[in-house]
Amino acid sequence: MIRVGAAQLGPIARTETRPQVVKRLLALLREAKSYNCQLVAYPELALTTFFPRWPLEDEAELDGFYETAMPGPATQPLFDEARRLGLGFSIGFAELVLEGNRKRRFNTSILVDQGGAIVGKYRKVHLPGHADVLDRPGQHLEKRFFEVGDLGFPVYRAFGGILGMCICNDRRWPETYRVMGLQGVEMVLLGYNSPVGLGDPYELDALESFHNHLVMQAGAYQNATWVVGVAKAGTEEGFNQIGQTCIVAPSGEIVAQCATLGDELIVRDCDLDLGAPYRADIFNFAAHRRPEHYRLIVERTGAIPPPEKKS
Ligand code: CDT
Repeated sequence: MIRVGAAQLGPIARTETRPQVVKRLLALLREAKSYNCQLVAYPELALTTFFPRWPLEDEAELDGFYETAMPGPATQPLFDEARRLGLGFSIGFAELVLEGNRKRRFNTSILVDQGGAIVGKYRKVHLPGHADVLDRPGQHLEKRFFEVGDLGFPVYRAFGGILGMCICNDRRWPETYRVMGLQGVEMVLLGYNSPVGLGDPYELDALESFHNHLVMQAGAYQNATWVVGVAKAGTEEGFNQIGQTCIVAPSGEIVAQCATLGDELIVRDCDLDLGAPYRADIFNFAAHRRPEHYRLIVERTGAIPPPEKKS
């Protein structure tokens, strides 16, 4: 049993400093402690505004959105307080790795145990959006500002269970959950920044909230795992981001959900054994999966329809 707090964040302004953001994270952490949580999950890019919405040209300004060390001077208080309270946490941030003269940039999430040690790291694999600046106000330049993650989808024995992480757009891809499911994952922690109004047809934007839950509920059920989906929500620098932070049980049911678009904590006792009946029967992978018929999944990226029959 893990008592989890999903710590949704409201908008973070471009000018908000790390210490200001960490203060908000600490308030949620302490609230989680008051409910005797063991683990707190924060969103994707939880230390800054969602900067890939701007075509940032100034490298120094861009670098300012990334962490070169974790913990660094600004995030050390979060690690210290979490350890003092005996709370673990997961958190998303932009990671800058210096390899000689080469700068590598990742959209990263870490898992920190109750003793303050980093026990897991994940780098976002499914980067949405585009690398080139589009002729419209709402950019989504993750492909410009991040490399594809190079760590796969690892899972970790922590908090008495098997935990994995993924980030935002990853949640829309069944492969994300399945690769972790094949490692026996019992809880997936995922943060997201999901904008609406960037230029998609209104019909798609109107369904964004439905799709958000659809993919997490399906991923949870089909892999008999808990999914903790945590939003950075609200109107951030004039751009709207959905909320709907939720905790999904291995049944696929949402068992807790945020009601606001601001900083808000939801808490749930998550019995990791709830997935066991599914794993033993309908989703007994060893008994029922047929990987010999799934080869296209790893051999092909885009869809290639069969040739049309000549009449
Ligand atoms: N952060 C992130 O991955 N957001 C995407 C929206 C991309 S819109 C081009 C998401 O899947 O929610």
